[in-house]
Amino acid sequence: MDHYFGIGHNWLVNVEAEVTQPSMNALNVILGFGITGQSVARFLLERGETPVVLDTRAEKSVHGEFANLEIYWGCTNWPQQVLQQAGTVIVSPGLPLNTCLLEQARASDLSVISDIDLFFQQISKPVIGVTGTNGKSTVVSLVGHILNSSGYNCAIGGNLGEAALDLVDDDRDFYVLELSSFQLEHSSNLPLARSAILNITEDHLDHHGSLEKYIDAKQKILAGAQSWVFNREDINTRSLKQVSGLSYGFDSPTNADTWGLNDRNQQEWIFKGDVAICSVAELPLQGRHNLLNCMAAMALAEPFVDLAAMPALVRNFQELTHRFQTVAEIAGITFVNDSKATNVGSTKAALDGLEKSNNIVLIAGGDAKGADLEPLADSFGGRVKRVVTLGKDGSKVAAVANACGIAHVEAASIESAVLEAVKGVAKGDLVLLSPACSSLDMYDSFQQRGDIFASSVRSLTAADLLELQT
Ligand code: UMA
Ligand code: ADP
Repeated sequence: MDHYFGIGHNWLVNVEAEVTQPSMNALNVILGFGITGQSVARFLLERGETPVVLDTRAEKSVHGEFANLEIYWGCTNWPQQVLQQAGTVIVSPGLPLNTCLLEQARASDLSVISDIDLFFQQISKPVIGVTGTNGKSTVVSLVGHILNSSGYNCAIGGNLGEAALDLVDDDRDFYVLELSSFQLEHSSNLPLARSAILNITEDHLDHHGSLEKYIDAKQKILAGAQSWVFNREDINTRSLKQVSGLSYGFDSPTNADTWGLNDRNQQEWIFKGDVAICSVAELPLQGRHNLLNCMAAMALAEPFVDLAAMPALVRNFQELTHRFQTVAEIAGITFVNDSKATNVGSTKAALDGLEKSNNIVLIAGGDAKGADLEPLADSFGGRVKRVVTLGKDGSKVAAVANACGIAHVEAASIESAVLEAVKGVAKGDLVLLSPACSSLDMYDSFQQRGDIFASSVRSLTAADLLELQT
């Protein structure tokens, strides 16, 4: 069994010593001035410390609160005067480990920490950490929802929403952090009360260089944690050193520490051990992968919430936008926005959860981030009837469609992809935006891509669809 030391207990004592505190004498230097770097600067300024910022990219305008900061834009080598005074370096997640600035910092024996390390130095309340290739935002939001609905003051953030340091507040009972592989690779062993790796499939190979390094980064979430929740479907979600923990999966639970599915009164139910928790039909999220997410969230929240209260709390969770979200049903055709599907695993999960009815028109493509898109083929078969391709790696999606003998057409934008998708659709068809790629080659974010999809769909009328079918 895992152990929980209770709210308010200062369970950080043993691990705190591992991370160097930002120095009060030497200069604190922030690498990268995006969301993270700015949250660190805000945090230090509020405490009377004035950091210096180095950013390798071109100058950007900054908010007035940072007007007096010394910021070196386009900086690929440390300015000598900064290096001489530097003490602690706080690095943003997006900087690769082999960035020259980081190599120089290490060669000069500077202490390099992440914003997450700094966050842990400030708080004494339990932190639940979630990583994984897919499902992090859904699970973090659901755990936060369960805890807040149970009367706790729980903040959620990290790689989702607000940066970790912006969440720090003495009134909190809990924090739930989404932790990316980028954040974890720059962090020390984190003293999490509970942690989970939801799944690992190929992603971010352009940043990490190999799947092994990506897995290593994800598994760092287990190193300092007091307890773990892992996915029985995916061996990489647990470490070989891990001897205990709760698990979840699609199969039946085998003991009291396992969550899984079982039949009850001819219906599929989620069980913990032999305790029936809730019927699958009552859950608020679409898609089989969301059954895993619901089990993971309940297992993470379980030590802090009455198990009997859990189903009612989960039932009133609102789905997140851009994650397999039905945005319209027009003339019998369903339109689903899954713009957050930025890798192969998430698009496969979307397709695998749908019937083999040959009724899906898939819009996919963008920046594949170095990933092999061929594994999509298994999920296309019997489900996808046409593909509309987009963006930098649209040709890779087209190659998969070709290999499966599925018709495909290229579109230059989401607006034209929607118009292409509805050509020849029939009642009962599903138009699915699930790109398997990041949006950044064409759009500012997956949100912008999804919003344009939803507004293009909503501007279609039944008459438009009928006209286009003929
Ligand atoms: N920069 C450099 N050199 C580099 C790379 C970046 O100087 O080689 C600078 C950029 O010029 C920019 C800043 O660093 O000024 C950007 O920093 P960053 O890339 O670390 O990103 P942040 O703006 O700090 O946002 C990060 C996360 N982004 C990444 O990890 C890429 C945000 O997650 C997160 O919300 C935020 O910290 C707060 O925790 C976004 C994301 O896309 C949602 N994450 C990836 C994902 O989910 O797939 C990992
Ligand atoms: P993340 O924060 O890890 O990107 P999200 O909850 O935002 O996760 O979901 C991202 C994408 O992954 C969406 O397309 C969603 O439908 C899909 N997804 C969510 N959970 C899972 C899962 N457990 N396995 C595979 N895909 C998933």
